[in-house]
Amino acid sequence: MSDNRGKFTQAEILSQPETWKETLQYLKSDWVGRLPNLQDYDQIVITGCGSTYYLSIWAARFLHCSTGIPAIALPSSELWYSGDLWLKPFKKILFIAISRSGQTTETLQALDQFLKVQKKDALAITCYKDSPLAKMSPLSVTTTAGMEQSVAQTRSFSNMMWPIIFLSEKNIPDSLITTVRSSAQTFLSNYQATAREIGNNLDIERFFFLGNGPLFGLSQEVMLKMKEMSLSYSEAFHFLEFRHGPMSMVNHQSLIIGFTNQATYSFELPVFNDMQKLGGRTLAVGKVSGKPQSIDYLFDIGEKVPSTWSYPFYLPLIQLLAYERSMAKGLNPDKPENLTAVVEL
Ligand code: F1P
Repeated sequence: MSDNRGKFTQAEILSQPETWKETLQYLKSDWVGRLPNLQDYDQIVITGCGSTYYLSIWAARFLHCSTGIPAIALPSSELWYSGDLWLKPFKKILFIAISRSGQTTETLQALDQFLKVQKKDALAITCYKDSPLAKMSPLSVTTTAGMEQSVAQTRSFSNMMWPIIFLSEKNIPDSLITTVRSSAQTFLSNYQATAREIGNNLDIERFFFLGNGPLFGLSQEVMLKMKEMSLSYSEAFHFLEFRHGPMSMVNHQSLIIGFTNQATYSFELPVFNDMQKLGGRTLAVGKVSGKPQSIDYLFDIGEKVPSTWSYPFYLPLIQLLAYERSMAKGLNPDKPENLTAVVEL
């Protein structure tokens, strides 16, 4: 009998370079000069659920770092039942609601709460342009190239990141679109076999994902992917925080996956080294050149993509690793245990 397990997930993960080009072209053709100017606001409040809450955590830190405007991420549920605590009328807030489906009850309710306070300063990011969220929001960016069949978010997530980067950068040169697509194809083909090898190594029992600054939100997202797709022990921490207790769980069956970059590498390399001494294996992802002894595996994003535009690159190979592990365990990553694509209450 043919094994149809995971066929959507694998195709959707591997399609990301092409879909990224489509989304960047959509933003360039439809949205230049139309998105809110972040400098007009006192605060940015970003919200979502599950994966899109983690996307919000990445987005809040990214926008705060890149624009200096205070930004906070909240689960949609908190804005639903206590929005008055967060949405103060005296602050000029830009509200960003993120939802792959555009149907999640908590996120619809959160936007509704906001629109009662401030009628127009809301932006929705979703993959489905006919969704209730897209229709409800004054502005809706619809990254339809991210639409997917699989329950676990993969290309939907990375495609919904581009509008956030675009909000900060405001312009997308044609050369950048070409570079993003070609660099992503090269990155995936360079390391796909290694991701498969690690995913098929069932001696690994514990996964720890580490990231600083905006990369922490992405560490949380891949932590969730590993859980959803492969039902594995999986945790996420701020990079150096890992030493302050959680590293007690590192053993010879552990893999520590660190999202790093040139700016923080000198602080983070010693963490890899310490975890190797505890028996853990280490995998570094980022724009880092050279693989020192303390890194067992390196996924080097390379130098061609500017740092600001490199954040989506951190995801596909780890999504692929989770997919391979799920398949090796006889599971179906297209249909994770206990989950549905949308939670409607
Ligand atoms: C939110 C979400 C996903 C999760 C699962 C159930 O969906 O919680 O993050 O992985 O698919 O739904 P959405 O609001 O982003 O459509």
